[in-house]
Amino acid sequence: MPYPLSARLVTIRTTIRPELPDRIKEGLERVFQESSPNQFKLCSFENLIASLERRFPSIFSVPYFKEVLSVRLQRVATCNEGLLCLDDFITVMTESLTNDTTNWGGMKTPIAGLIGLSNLPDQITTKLLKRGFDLNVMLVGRSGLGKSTLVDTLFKAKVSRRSSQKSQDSEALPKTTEIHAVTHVLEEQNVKVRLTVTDTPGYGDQLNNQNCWVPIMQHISEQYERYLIEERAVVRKRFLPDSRIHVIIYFIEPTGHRLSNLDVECLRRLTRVANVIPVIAKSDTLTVEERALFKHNICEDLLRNQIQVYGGDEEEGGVSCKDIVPFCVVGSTSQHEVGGKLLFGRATRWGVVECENKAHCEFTQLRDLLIKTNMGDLVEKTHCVHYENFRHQRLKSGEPVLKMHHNGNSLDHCNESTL
Ligand SMILES: Nc1nc2c(ncn2[C@@H]2O[C@H](COP(=O)(O)OP(=O)(O)OP(=O)(O)O)[C@@H](O)[C@H]2O)c(=O)[nH]1
Ligand SMILES: [Mg+2]
Repeated sequence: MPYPLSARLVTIRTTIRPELPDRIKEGLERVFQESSPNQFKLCSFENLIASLERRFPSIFSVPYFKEVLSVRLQRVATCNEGLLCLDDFITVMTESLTNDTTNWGGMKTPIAGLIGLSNLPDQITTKLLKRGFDLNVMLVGRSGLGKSTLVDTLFKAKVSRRSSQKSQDSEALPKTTEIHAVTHVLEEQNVKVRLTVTDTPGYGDQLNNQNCWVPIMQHISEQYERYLIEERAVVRKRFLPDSRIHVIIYFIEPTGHRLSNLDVECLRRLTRVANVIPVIAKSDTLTVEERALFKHNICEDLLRNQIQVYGGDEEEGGVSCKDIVPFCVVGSTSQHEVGGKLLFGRATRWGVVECENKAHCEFTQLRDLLIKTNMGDLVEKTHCVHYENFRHQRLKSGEPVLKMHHNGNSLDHCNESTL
């Protein structure tokens, strides 16, 4: 059957109009089938409006949407004695749903000229630049895996707990013995970041490692609790102080085997309360093949144990890191001359392992994720997912959530022989 208008609309749809998600298209196809007496072929616009209203009542809650849609469908239908084919229907719906409505559900009102809306992002940027950004990082993992070293390398500053102490002259980092948060203000080209590094003592040193994650979980919950108290205060500060942990960098020992029971138990708990990015520590000790196999085994273990580490999200404005975790990292606070340049790296007798060289390790990708691409997403996920869960449980139960974390986990099978 000749459909000149339909052909034109279809061309528009496939060339410039955005596509509707498949799930919505399928729904619309079902609506068409329902309203078409001869199934799949032709259908009157009145029937279509009636079925749409039945199936998708929410879209008709938008003011005037029904009138606009009826006029459009009718206009296309007049070319064929008041009937529409499926293609025309989908085209009109695509135009109407993607063009005239916003993701807030409201109709877009055309404006005759510029009124300055496009400057809004500049206003926000100026405000944010004045206020600065907050990033709270926590380091967790067995003792001696290079946690304090890596965080100093990441931010090219002495940000780990002990190295920030002025009396500390020596380059070597002492063992971290207690959970301690240090805040630094880092500035690069007028952009300020209030970075809080929470270094934790390496666990797994003791003969009995049972419950070694408890102080860490407790610290995370305490920060949520603090925020909740501030949020619910009668007199609130203009900007609520945010000490909630936005990201945990979890260090895995470079054994080349699989995740240890202790890692599984820790990761299982930590991923429920915060964004966790696992890294393979001291990757310079593994060959290229060992790294690939170890990564593969770790991903399998995470999947088998249903542990969901932070994966990034393109739709949320970040980048996805699902294909790269766990990051193979190398940390060093000392610089060495390579090709006339001073670079962070670890000097060996056979050469320098460069931290920031993508051919040597994935340190740069980790730093880009944390700072360049996903800092906003990490902060937002902490607020909208992890803190929201905490808040919900806390307000629902009325009892301190700290208690719930401890009681909720059965640790009976974890003793010194299994961990
Ligand atoms: N080979 C290698 N050694 C590293 C790396 N990062 C750190 N080290 C060394 O590992 C040792 C321990 O480093 P730290 O940063 O103190 O380790 P930590 O995890 O903070 O240790 P605790 O505070 O005891 O939990 C130091 O001698 C570092 O020089 C790395 O990427 N590769
Ligand atoms: Mg340390």
